Amino acid sequence: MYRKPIHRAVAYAVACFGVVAVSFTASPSQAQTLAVEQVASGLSGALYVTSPPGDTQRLFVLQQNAGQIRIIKDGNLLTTPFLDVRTRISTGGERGLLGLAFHPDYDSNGYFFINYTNTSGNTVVARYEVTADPDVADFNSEEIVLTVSQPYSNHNGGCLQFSPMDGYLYIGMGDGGSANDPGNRAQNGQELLGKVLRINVDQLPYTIPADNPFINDPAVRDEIWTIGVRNPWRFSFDRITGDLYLGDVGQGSNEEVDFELAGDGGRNYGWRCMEGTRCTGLSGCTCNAPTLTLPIYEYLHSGGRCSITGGYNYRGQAIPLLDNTYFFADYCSRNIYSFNYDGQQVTNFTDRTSELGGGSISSIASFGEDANGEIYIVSLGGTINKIVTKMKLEATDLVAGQRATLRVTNATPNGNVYFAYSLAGTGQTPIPPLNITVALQSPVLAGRVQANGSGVAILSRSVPSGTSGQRVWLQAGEQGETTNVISTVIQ
Ligand SMILES: [Ca+2]
Ligand SMILES: [Ca+2]
Repeated sequence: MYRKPIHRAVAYAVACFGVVAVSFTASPSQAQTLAVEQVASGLSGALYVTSPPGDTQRLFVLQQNAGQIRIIKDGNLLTTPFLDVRTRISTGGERGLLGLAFHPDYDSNGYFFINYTNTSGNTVVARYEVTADPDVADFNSEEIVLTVSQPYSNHNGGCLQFSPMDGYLYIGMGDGGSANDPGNRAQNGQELLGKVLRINVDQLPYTIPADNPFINDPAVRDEIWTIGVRNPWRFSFDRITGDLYLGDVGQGSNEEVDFELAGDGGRNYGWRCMEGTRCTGLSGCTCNAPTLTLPIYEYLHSGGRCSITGGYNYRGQAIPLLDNTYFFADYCSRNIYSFNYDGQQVTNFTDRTSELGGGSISSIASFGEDANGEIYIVSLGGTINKIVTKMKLEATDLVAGQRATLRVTNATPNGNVYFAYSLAGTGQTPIPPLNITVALQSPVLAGRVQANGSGVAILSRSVPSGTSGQRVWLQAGEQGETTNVISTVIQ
């Protein structure tokens, strides 16, 4: 693809696109259609997916009632489970194996943490260790971190996340269950139920971080990070900023997304006197008191919706135009949504359902993020689907002095496909004649190819010698549509 010297290639690009980034004041459509790509199926009760930090080869999938952690390695589901704790858990409804988080130093210490309901139905957070085989954990390595009694079978929370900013373990605890928090536990500072906890698990027994928000408040236990959540089923950290997004499941009316800036603990999210922005009339706190934090977004139980599944703020590499876009879903209606949040207001709220499976993904239990920051949708029905662009770019390895092949699929049949590259990284470059925004900085046109009748376009180019070690970003586009971005280093 480096057939021409760079400066001539730039001139070629400008001539062909007729544009350069700086010459634009208009802001044409950034439309980029998303799709899902199924990466695994048959994982009955799939509940969550994640990867160890920096591990771009493997996805680890939780199976709620099977009590197993399974590995998808380079796209293949391994037969042997990473871990099987079926004998230690209770199952059914909201019980089972509910959370998994790898220690930030997993690569060196081999520690990971799971959250499950034990055979008595109580919440257990436990530490495990990997064996000498990186694809198998040690069942006998269990060290219990924390046990919390559960008065009812539902609202067990179960989400575990390490903050990318402070390295502490955050634990989502539901209010204990039943309905309307009958014990008023979420507002009771002596109860760990109805809270998000934050503890230091670098060594066990765990310790309390010195700057936990209630450490000087005798009325509130020191493990507590936030108060007043009902069932913080899934929450996540923005891997860049450390900001927290939390989907708190409502009672019968309001589903909510809560948000806090990195490190901004000590909040009270209002349950049980508030369900989203609604005053429940229940005691325990004062509705709309200034000490309560309202959600940044909520929706009602219309259109068959019943329960929010909190997701992730996209920080991946493949779809730069999605940067800082938060995805979440409703468990019952199968709707998948996204929005942008700038710390002040929610914008660009979008119903993504038709793009992301068209409602075919049932019982969305979680979203997950791989080591590259790409987002997956996890269905209890047993599928793992990756969020991708509908029009897809793939590339062979780029080797200096050898030919490389770029391949686009799902282009418009017989349409013109433009292949671009950048040596400057990602950016936003509008190309008005094509009504697209290329997600590259200073893109250079490598070639134009007419797609075949199946929407496949292939470009073959020689990579110039002497470019070994150089990073290059690749993207393709057509009228009104663009592909993913590939970032790769020339070999
Ligand atoms: Ca305290
Ligand atoms: Ca709330």
